[in-house]
Amino acid sequence: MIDSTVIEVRSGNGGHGMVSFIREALLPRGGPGGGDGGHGGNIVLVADSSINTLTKFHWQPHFIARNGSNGQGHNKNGANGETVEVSVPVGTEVWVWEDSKDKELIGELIHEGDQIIVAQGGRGGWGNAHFVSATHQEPLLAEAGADGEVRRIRLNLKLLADIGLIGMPNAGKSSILTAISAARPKIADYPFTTIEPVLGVVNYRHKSFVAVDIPGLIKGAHQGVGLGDEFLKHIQRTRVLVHVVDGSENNIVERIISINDEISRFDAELSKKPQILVINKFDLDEVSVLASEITESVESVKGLHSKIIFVSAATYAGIDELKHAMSDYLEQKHQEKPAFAVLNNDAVIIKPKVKKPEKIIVRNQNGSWRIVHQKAVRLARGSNLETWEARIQFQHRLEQLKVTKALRDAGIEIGDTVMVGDWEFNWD
Ligand SMILES: Nc1nc2c(ncn2[C@@H]2O[C@H](COP(=O)(O)OP(=O)(O)OP(=O)(O)O)[C@@H](O)[C@H]2O)c(=O)[nH]1
Ligand SMILES: [Mg+2]
Repeated sequence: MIDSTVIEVRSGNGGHGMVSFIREALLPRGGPGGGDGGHGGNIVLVADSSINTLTKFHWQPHFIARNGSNGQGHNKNGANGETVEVSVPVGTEVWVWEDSKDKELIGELIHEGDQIIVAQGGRGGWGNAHFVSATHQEPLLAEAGADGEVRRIRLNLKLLADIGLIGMPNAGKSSILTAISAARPKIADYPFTTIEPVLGVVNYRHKSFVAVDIPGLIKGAHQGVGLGDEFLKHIQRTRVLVHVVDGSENNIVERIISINDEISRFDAELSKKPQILVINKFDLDEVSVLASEITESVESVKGLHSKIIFVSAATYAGIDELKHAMSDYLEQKHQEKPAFAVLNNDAVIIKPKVKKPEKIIVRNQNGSWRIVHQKAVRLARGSNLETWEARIQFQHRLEQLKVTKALRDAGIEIGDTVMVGDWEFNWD
């Protein structure tokens, strides 16, 4: 079973650099002191083993990081926007989602603590202190911050079950999975209705986890009778077992022993997993009337860490208590684990690929020229180019950035209009 969802991520814009001068008593302009803008916040996905499904993203599909602040006078740089960390289950694949389909695999979060930067914050713009040169001691230029990114990405998770439902045929395992999740396995009053494992996502309060319903186990299952060994493999990776018993049967104790015997012969580790012993069909009189006798008789055969819960998959009696117990047991299991985030040295950080340099520097739009070069545009957006001094400095930068050459090579003529950001010039 696959869990999948599309989310939208938006990283922060970079703050603008500032034009400012430090004024001292004897110097009218005591040197440039415009601080740099802060970088915009990134959006980072982080693999977290305490999350098992993508359910939470159905309620919160948007993530936005803050912008960097603008630079200030006296060489004060703007603050960076904080990185927004989004926890996702270990095993999540991350795709770029465009035009309602997968465009490209960004990566997969395999280990606890792995990270993928899915939207990179825009760089902060430089303040005027960066633009001092031999010819321009009083730089009037500053850069605007770069824009952040907006992306839609698809998260894709192959579900691994946290909870394994085991029991004899007809005990009501599939009925219980139906009661606790949105899964709809086949249910019928004959044995071996379920012929292959079925997964369901269980939502309980703010948690969600995955349960697997396997076909009924019979004597010899551990050796492959009724394909039992195939199905037992599916519960080896679960953390908690829910052992379902039909409460209306008259040899409940033998049935419990027989199932526990099969699982321990298959793999001794399975007997060490915490078990919730579920006595099903509580709606039937023969179960509800005899509840205390049943409890007494199974007390001695229930596993070491077992809890006994009466439920009815028909009336949903006890179902909430069962979900609560599942969530509780999983929580305990999780706490037993070492803090991987600290211990794991294998964690990988996937960064976005470096974008190719732009090919087009100049573009002819009905007789006028537009500069699309990123650096030049940011410089124009961040500076006040109304004064001739600032324009001279800007033109000087255009030369350094090889924009002027590109214009000449493309055949620009004196008197032509050149546009960059919101500014317009005549070529002279
Ligand atoms: N009265 C009553 N009947 C139930 C309850 N739960 C399940 N049943 C019935 O018991 C029968 C078996 O239910 P399933 O959920 O298919 O049992 P299963 O354990 O998945 O069976 P297999 O897949 O064959 O191993 C069906 O006829 C269900 O309607 C219950 O709480 N009360
Ligand atoms: Mg079934």
